[in-house]
Amino acid sequence: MKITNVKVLVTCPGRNYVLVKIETDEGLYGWGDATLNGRELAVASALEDHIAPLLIGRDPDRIEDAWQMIFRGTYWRGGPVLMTALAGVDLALWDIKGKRAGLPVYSLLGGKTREGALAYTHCGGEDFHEVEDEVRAALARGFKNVRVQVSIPGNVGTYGTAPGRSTVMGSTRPDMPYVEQWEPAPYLRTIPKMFEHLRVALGDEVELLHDVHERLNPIQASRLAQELEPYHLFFLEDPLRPEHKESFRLIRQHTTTPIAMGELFHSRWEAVPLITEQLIDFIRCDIGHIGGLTEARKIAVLAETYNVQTAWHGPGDIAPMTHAANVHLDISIPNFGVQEMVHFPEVTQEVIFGGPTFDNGYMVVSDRPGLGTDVNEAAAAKYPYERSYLPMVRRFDGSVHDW
Ligand code: KDG
Ligand code: MG
Repeated sequence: MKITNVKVLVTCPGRNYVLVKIETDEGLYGWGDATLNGRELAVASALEDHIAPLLIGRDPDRIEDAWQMIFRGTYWRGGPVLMTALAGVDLALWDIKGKRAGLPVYSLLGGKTREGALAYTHCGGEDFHEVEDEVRAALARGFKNVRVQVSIPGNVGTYGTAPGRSTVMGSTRPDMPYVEQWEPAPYLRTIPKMFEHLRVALGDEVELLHDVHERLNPIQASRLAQELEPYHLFFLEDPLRPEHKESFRLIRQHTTTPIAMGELFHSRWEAVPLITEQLIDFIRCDIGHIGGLTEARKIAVLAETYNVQTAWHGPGDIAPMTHAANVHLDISIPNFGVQEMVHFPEVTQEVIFGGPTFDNGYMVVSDRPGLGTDVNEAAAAKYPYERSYLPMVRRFDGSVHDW
């Protein structure tokens, strides 16, 4: 079998996605996802102009060799754009391999270790009562694990709560970044109070998570993790930027709150020190930005060795192929922890279908050969790319902060 074509489809069914179709001379094809929010066209160009020509005529069965060729065979390697492009190719090749074998990808990865992947959903609100209501609704839908985020008084637009449009800073144009306002002091005062409210209102059984979104410095993160200890979080996510791995030692010295980290990693070697020093409890790389399943399963093995569990990133701005890859890996490894999930809107499912489904607290994939996902190309053509950006953050004094 030979690869005859690599097609890159940029489509906006609700939001932008970059999809990769690898076609073969035997009629089999595979779909991958190469979406990098806010930099979609950079990845599409990397694929079309630089990577696709290398793949034509190659045997799609040789995934590891293709991976090594794209990553290691080029002098300039790595970074979010190239690793997202590589993930798109990698997922499409695993999809073809599964279809060729007549087996779902989880079977190729060693077979099921569990029936479904424990899932968590997002709950956010303007105040503690709104968050509480959201959590109650999620529990009623079958969730056992929920991520909780609340608006910070005095700040404009808080990550994880209903999006607004800043009128005090930045532009209100929808094709330009929305600018949030954020200050660490009110955030640090508010979050422990939210957890206190939720534990009193909801009891101890529900598993609560929180995403710091890499906004704190080491001593702030250590203080927050320590103050959250009485509320027994399932995990505290991404407390620091990925540049500051040594600072995780400070957090560890101060708290037993479990720590999850890694959605911004685009290299296995970023994860290595956190895993081997056991500075985190959950590794949550994005399979779509770390180079695909081929790389994620190696990271999972490394994590297993050091008693670290997985919690692969599963937001709405990666396509259902990556969500499918998440669950195929989740249900075939021994050290799976939890899976972030989203419900894709109908307009997205009209274009990309066959992704994982939610069943009473767990994500499941079908037994269809490959990843199980497919694309309606005619429907995709109805939704052309629309320029958009992730939001930005500025402090009250106007200076740029990490979003
Ligand atoms: O592109 C950025 C988003 O995927 C990210 O902000 C979502 O932090 C996120 C999460 O935990 O889902
Ligand atoms: Mg996150």
